[in-house]
Amino acid sequence: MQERTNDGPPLTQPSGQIDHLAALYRQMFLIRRVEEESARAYALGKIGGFLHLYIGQEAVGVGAVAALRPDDYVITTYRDHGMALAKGMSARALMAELYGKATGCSKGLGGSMHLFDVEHNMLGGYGIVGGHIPLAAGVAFASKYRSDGRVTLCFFGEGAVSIGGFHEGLSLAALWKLPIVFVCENNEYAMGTPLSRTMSVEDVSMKALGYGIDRDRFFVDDVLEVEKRMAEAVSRARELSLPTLVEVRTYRFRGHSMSDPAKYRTPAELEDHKKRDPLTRARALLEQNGYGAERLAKLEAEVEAEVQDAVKFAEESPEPDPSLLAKTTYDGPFAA
Ligand SMILES: Cc1ncc(C[n+]2csc(CCOP(=O)(O)OP(=O)(O)O)c2C)c(N)n1
Repeated sequence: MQERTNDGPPLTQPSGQIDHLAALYRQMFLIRRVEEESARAYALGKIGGFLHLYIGQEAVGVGAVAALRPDDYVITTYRDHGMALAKGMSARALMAELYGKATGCSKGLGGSMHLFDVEHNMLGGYGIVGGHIPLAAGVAFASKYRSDGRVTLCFFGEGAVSIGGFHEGLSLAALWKLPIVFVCENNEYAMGTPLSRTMSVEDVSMKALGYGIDRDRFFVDDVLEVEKRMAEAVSRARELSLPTLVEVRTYRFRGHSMSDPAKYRTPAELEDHKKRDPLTRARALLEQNGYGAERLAKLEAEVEAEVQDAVKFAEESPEPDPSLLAKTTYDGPFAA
């Protein structure tokens, strides 16, 4: 395992930066609390299907989306709750979708793995590992073709890197010089399989060399560091229309999905990673820079209210009308 090379920024920040950090912390805290509540609802049988939590990885999505413009695109895997909230989806629309209710972002028909939000340019939530990477290249191709100045951010896990779609996507993005950033969230395990058992090299970002594109690689401890590093890749995409492969080293604190007891790792390993929780770090940074205990408590109380409101909204929302079944099954994708 590579030694950590970045320890994040110094614990003193200019004041404008502190308000910005507070906004990022708010987003990360919202994601964590929404997911903790969704796990609770899942255990009670109120949410069905799969549920893959992003807890532990929040700084990746929040930091990366902070480097984007609102009209830029995001496309990701089934581990998509954090990305959807960071991109601007409401907690209500997300929670209702997890509950399979008609008020959800996908009318309750997609569920956890298929969060989609046209208004915020959140292009989903995909269940097939690596399957969305060529789609992402297609989205970036459309932006280049239309000269709309938008950047596409494509997220995937390290388990996707040995899949054909990864190589097809990178190959075409490199050949056609597409405005895209490929972000590999290396959380060390693909379900229960460590990277060392599926890849001959430990450094995922090296895959960029074969396609002649730029690369970056860093540990995710600090959300501001993520934003800064991602901004460089986003600017390369926007200004020069060149793709980048960024490997962010992160860790998920929960199992692969709700049904995974995560027996492939030791409690000590997990505890060690929890000590570097980016949420704890962001909170400490805010406290040390005079953000104030009262403001922090207010921010967290607001998030708590937002989460409880989302749960209530999901609980009270109606189920999708059964008449949708025939339409969405037999009449094509736009019938609903
Ligand atoms: C093509 C394909 N093969 C297998 C699966 C089953 N599967 C779902 S998630 C997963 C692990 C993916 O791990 P990784 O890409 O590292 O992402 P992470 O879940 O860690 O975020 C597998 C094998 C699948 N969904 N699609």
